[in-house]
Amino acid sequence: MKPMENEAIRLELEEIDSDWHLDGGKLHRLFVFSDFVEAFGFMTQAAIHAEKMNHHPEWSNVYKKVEVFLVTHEAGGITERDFELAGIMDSLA
Ligand code: HBI
Repeated sequence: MKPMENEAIRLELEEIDSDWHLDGGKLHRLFVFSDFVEAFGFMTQAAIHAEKMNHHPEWSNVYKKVEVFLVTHEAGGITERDFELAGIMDSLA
């Protein structure tokens, strides 16, 4: 799998029209929920999708915030799989 070109990443970011942005060569988004239960529920659902896709987020949780970074390590950059998981997370949030 080949990483996406910067221009392709820029266009895709424009298209998905949510808070994802580029940070250190990874897709980054901070999700803020109403409380810890909502945040952890989101992580539980996202984890099931991630495991099915065999594509796993780098993420952390503090109370009601979930910070996510997506990159495809084996491609050495961002791929369509990262955008796919980003889209799933958007629809779960
Ligand atoms: N998740 N985000 C991400 N990126 C990867 O490259 C990746 C993964 N989950 C599993 C995975 N790669 C495996 O294919 C290999 O590490 C075997």
